[in-house]
Amino acid sequence: MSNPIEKIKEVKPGLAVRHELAHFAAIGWEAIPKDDLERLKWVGWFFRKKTPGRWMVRLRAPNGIISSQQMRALGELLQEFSDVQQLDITTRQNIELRGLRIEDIVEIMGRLETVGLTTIQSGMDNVRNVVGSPVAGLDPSEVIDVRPLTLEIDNLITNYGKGNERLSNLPRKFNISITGDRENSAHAEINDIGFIPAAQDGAVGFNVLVGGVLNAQRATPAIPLNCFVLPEQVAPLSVAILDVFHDFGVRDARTKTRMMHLIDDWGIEKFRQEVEKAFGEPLAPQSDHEFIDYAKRDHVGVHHQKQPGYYFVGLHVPIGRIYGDRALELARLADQYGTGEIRLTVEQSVLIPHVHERHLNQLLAESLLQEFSPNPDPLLRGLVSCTGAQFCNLAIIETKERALKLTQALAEELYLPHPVRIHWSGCPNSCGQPQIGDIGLIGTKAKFNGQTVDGVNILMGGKVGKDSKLAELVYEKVPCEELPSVLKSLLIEHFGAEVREQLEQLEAS
Ligand code: SRM
Ligand code: SF4
Repeated sequence: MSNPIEKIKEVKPGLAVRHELAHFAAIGWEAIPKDDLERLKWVGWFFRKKTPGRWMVRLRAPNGIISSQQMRALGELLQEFSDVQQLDITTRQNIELRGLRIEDIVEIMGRLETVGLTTIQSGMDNVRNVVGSPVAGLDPSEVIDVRPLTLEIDNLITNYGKGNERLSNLPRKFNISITGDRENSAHAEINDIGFIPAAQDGAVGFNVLVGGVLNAQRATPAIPLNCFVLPEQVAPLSVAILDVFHDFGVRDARTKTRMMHLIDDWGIEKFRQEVEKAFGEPLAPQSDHEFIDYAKRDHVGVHHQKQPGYYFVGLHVPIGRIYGDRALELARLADQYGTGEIRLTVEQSVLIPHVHERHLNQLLAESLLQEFSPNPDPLLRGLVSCTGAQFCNLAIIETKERALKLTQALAEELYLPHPVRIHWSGCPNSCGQPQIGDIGLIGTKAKFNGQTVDGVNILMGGKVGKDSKLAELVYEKVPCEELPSVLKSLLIEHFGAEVREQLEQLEAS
C-alpha cells in the first residue's frame, strides 16, 4: 500500500520541479497541476490556499545563522515582491517569506542564490532546517561548537544546495538537532535525531536520541539510541540513520510514517543494529557523562561571550514577525555593531553577536530595540506561536495576532516575577511546540453560549533543558472568549503572577 504523496513521488520526484521553475513562472499558479503544487514544496515554495497566488517561501538556515547581507537581501525582496512585506522566524530557527508570486520565482531564487541562501528540501519528505545551539561559538560554558557539524549535515542532505535525490525521498519529514551547550538549547528530545554533548574516555562527543515526534497523533520524546559518537561521526551517523529510515520506513498510511513508528515496529535494539550496519562500524555505547546542566535560557538580553570584551545581544521579536524595513534595519545594526552576523533562535527571536563593550550602549539606544526589545515583559518574552489561520490551511484557529494581543493585555494587567513560556499552535500538528511550553495552547473548536467558536486545549508543565519533559493536557475545549480569565488564573496560581493594580495599591498604602 502506498499513500497519495508516495504516488506523486513515483510519477515524478519532488525535486524534479527545480528544473521547471521558469515554466511555472510562465504559466502562473492557476495552471500549475495539483501534484506539482505539492512538489514545489520540495523547493520550499508553499502554495497558500488562504491567499491564492501569494506563496510562502521557506528557506534553510543551518544553526539559525545568517549574514547581514542575506538579511538585507531578504528585506529588499520583501519590499519589491511581497504584498505583505513580511517574514516569520520559525520554531526551527529558520525563515519563511510571505506574500510572494510564482511569476517571480526565477528572479527570487536567483537573488537568494546570489547571497548564498537556498530553499531546497525545506518542505515535505525532507530533513528540515538543522537546528543547533544559537550561541554556538559564543557561549562561555559551551562544550562543543556545533556550527561545523550543522553545516556538514546540511551540505550532505542537500548535496551542497544542488539537491539530494535519495534523501529527498524519505517516508516523511525529518528533524535533526545538535546541542553543544549545557542547556539543550536545540531541543534534542523533540527531534527525530537529537545530539547531546557527552564525554567518554576523555573524549568529548555526543549521546544520541532518536524518534522524537510532535503531531496530531502523538507527542513522544526521543529515546536513547544507546550510542556515543565523536564530532566527526555526527554527520555520517545522521546519514546512516536517514538511510535506514529511507530503506525501511513505513510508506503506507501517512499518519504512521514518522521514524518513531519504525522504532516501535522493530524495537530500539533492532533499530540500533540496522543503523550500525548502515554506519559500517560498531557504535560505542552511550556515555553516562552528559553535559545538560541547566534549564534552558532564551538568550534574550545582553550576555558575555567567551571572547573577552564582546557580547551577544538577544532581541525579542514579537511572534517572530519581521517586516521588510525592519529586516533592513536589523542588517544595518548587525553590520554597525557586530561583524554582520545574525543568529535566529527556536523561540522565534534574533541575536546580534560580537558587539564590543564600547558599542553596547549605543546599540541599546537604537530605535529598533524599542520594538525588538532586549528586555521585554516576562510574559511576552516567552511567547511562541505557529503561523495559524492567517496563512495556514490546516489551522483550526488564528494564532499569531490573537496570541500577541492577549499576551499584551495580560502583561498590562499582571506582574510576573519570571518569564512564562506560552506556546501556541493553531492545530494539533504542533508546529508551535505546545508540548514544551510552561503553558501550551492547541487550537480546537469549543462551545460558547451555545455557539461553536474558536477554542484551545491547554497543556502545562513542559520543561526544556535539564530534565526535559513534555507538557500534559489540563483543560479541554476552552473557548477563546474565556481564555483571558483562564490564563490569568493559571498565571496567578502557578507562576506567581500578581495583579499590578493591587500591587500599586499595596505600595501606596
Ligand atoms: Fe509545521 C505542517 C508551519 C515547525 C509539525 N507546518 C506545516 C505547514 C507546512 C502546513 C501548511 O502547509 O500550511 C505549515 C506552514 C504554515 C505557514 O504558512 O507558515 C507549518 N511548522 C511550521 C512553522 C513555520 C511554525 C512556525 O510558525 O514557526 C515551523 C517551520 C519550521 C521550519 O523552519 O522548517 C514548523 N512543524 C514544526 C514543528 C516544530 C519543530 O520542528 O520543532 C513541528 C512538530 C515537530 C515534529 O515535526 O515532530 C511541526 N508541521 C508539523 C506537522 C505534523 C507532522 C506529522 O508528523 O504529522 C505538519 C503537517 C504535516 O506534515 O502533514 C506541519
Ligand atoms: Fe498550521 Fe497547525 Fe502547524 Fe499551526 S500547528 S502552522 S495551524 S499546521
